[in-house]
Amino acid sequence: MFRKSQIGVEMFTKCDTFLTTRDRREASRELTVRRGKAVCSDSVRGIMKFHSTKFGATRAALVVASALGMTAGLVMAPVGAGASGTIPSKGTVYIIPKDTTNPYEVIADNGVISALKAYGWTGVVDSGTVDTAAAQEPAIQAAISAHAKAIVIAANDPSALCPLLNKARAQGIMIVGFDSDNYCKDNLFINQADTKTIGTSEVDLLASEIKSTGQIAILSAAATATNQNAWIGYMKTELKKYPKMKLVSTVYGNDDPTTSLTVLQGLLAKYPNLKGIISPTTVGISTAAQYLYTHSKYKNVVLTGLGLPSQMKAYTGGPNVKAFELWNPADLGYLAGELAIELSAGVTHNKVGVVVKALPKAKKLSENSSWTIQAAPKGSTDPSNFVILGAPYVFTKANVGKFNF
Ligand code: RAM
Repeated sequence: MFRKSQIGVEMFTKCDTFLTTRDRREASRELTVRRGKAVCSDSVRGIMKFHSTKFGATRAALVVASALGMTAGLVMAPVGAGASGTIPSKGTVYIIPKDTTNPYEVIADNGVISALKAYGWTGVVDSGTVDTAAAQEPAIQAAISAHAKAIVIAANDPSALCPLLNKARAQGIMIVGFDSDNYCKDNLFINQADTKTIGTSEVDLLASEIKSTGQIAILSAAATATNQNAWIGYMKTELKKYPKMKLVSTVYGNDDPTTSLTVLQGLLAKYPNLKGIISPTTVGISTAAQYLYTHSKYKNVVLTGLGLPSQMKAYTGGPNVKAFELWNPADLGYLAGELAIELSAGVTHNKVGVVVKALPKAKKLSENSSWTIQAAPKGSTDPSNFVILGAPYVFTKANVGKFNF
């Protein structure tokens, strides 16, 4: 039963008859209630959207639009596939990359900003210079203080940021994960490509280059990075198909070129018979490519993974690098920016099965033009709903020069 003391029942005075019990429960979780104000009045700092059966729609949905002092009253907007709601003429979105120095993250952040700009919105890039959750916390705090409409974040740790991200969410800030997911409340993850495909295809690429035989190692990013760890999980499963390929070590360069080089050198010293390295990070693979290429004693060590074509061009087709993979990080950011707008404007909702369409003013992305929100796969440790940007792309000597990122 809906109890007065729980959520400030007076908020619902005018709209009560249209609300389902579930909506009231959602409200108790999501609204910062200002007692004494009716929910349908202009003074409420949130927008209620509902589709009651009384109005011929299916269910009620409640969306806290923003804590920015929006004075809109009740907004009636269709919910669901491709629905067009009203997008405010301005809004601020905090973009929190893993760190502010990684060139990959910079490209992705600029992608977010360019989507926001198309709508007159502002993107604030804020993070630390090292890939730790602690270094990202001040940026989340800043987003809360600034009453941002959304946070677009590449998490350095899946769970450590949840107390703060959940706090932001409770204040009406939409949480959009991109690049590296977080496991926090209501997060929608914009996945660059299917997680399993990324992991398994890197192993298959390496296997095809080393005749499925020999010692291999992984040069990863931060040990807590959600994305790398998820890919590595699938790599390990895929390796079971190749009994003669032995994973001897996984080392972590923290997406820092100096640390990546140090751990790479340690790896090469410890395993003189190493046949192959998979580096599922643009920082790791570019560091390794440069080092192996310039040290001919390592000419037989094969390298693959995820790289920026601009950074890998000089080494692709050389003794170590035949092929590697990636997607367009600018497009990833752009899609995350669009979703940040759509979710915070209530144009779309983070519900499984909803088909998200590109906004009218949006540029065409190289991959898809609509994305279905999917539920976390059964058994996955990551609980977030997600959309997938597209398929990973394989770069070789023949095509690596054609890309501008
Ligand atoms: C690095 C980062 C990023 C990852 C890319 C492939 O730049 O670790 O999170 O997605 O590599």
